[in-house]
Amino acid sequence: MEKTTRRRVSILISALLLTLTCVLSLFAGAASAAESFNITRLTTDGDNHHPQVSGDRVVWESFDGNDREIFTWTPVEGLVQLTVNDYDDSTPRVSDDRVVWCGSDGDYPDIFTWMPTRNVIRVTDRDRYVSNPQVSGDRVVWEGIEGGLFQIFTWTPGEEVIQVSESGCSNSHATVSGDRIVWQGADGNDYEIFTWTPTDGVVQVTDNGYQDTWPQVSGDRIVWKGYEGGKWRAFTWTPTGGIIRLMAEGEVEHEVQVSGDRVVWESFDGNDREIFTWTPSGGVVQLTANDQYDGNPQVSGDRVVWESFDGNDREIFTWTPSGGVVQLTANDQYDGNPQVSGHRIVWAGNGAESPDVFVATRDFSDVPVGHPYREAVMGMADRGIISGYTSGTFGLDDPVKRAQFAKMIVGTLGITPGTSTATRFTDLGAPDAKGYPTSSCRRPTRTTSPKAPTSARPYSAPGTPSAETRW
Ligand SMILES: [Ca+2]
Ligand SMILES: [Ca+2]
Ligand SMILES: [Ca+2]
Ligand SMILES: [Ca+2]
Repeated sequence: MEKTTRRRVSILISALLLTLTCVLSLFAGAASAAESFNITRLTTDGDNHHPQVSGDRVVWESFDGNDREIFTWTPVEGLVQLTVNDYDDSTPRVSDDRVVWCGSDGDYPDIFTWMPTRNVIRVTDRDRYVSNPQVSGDRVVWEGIEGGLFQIFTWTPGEEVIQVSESGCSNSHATVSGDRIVWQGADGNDYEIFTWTPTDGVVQVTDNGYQDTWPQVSGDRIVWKGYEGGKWRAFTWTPTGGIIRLMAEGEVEHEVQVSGDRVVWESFDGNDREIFTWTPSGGVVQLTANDQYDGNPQVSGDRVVWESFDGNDREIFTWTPSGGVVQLTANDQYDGNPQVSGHRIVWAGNGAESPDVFVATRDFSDVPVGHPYREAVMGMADRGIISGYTSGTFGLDDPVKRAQFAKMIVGTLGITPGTSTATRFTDLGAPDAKGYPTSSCRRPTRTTSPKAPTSARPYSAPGTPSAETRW
């Protein structure tokens, strides 16, 4: 694209992106209908375990009778087998299009990675044990034995492998978000939480007399469970906010999870377990209140998923602030350990046969199967170009607003939303810190032009002739 044209497109996109949050917030206020989901079974053969999802991509491991292999699926590419060999490949993780896993190709396992445009790359080639591969963007993290103790290592394409944890104590349970790595390390008395970034190096988050374990991280927010006062409690930390204990009552089970500013956990209430969520603005909200086991919650954005024992076996549930609770499965097989990314939820369902991988994608309730435009609408949804209203509808007959048109342009061009930007348009409201404005299409600053248009008119149709705008 010619430079000036590209700049003009950038201006258009930047302006309209800012409006999108406003438009969506209007729709979020509308009466909410129950969300509906399409459920697809991805596998029929083998023992399939530990599905993970990031964006459109699902990964899992499958035992084919001899050893385990890694598989991936997207709605556009379908199913692809990533490994074909005679040794174990296991514990895959995925971030966007990058997949990582452990391959036991010798006396000790090694770390491997794959992307759609490249073949499999070997990250490590060691004669010592490695485990627990994790990935965020291009950053791969794992644990490996060094000097008789577990240490935390990281690698990004084109860089050497580096050890981020400090030798002398044992470190484990590493995970990563962006460039921030977290783990738990034994300080000689108990476990503490540590974090590392390329700019700050290692920072010790906790320093106390009880166990702090199972950290998770999203952006700069770290969560974990700490055995404070004889009970497991949920904690969070940010570089600016310090440590906050999230719960006053109950005892947290399993790992605490986080996505953005939303934290989820399961808690024993004296009878059984319930699901809780916390945000800085909303505080603690209890999502379930029943007499059955609710557990293994995960979160992506504002969507929470978990499994619940219905008296016979386990079923999958999801919740959003606008859509409420939706039960995804109702069958006589064990459905457990769900994972979530955006509008996609994956889990392994184990019935009379061996476990298989299932994926639920939020459907549009007003574009049913057989509708003449369904293929086109769902094709755009599969590619992340459209996502519909928070009510779960597509709005087939709704006129397209300028803001929505901008969202579709951004989705088609594959531009990743940033965190904030500035605008000269006065009818957009305050930019949302988590909205669509992106540094990659930030409008050049032009404060000197007296004729610079100041209205994006987000609620007009995109083709509306306008004297005050150039698009
Ligand atoms: Ca294999
Ligand atoms: Ca501690
Ligand atoms: Ca319960
Ligand atoms: Ca079930």
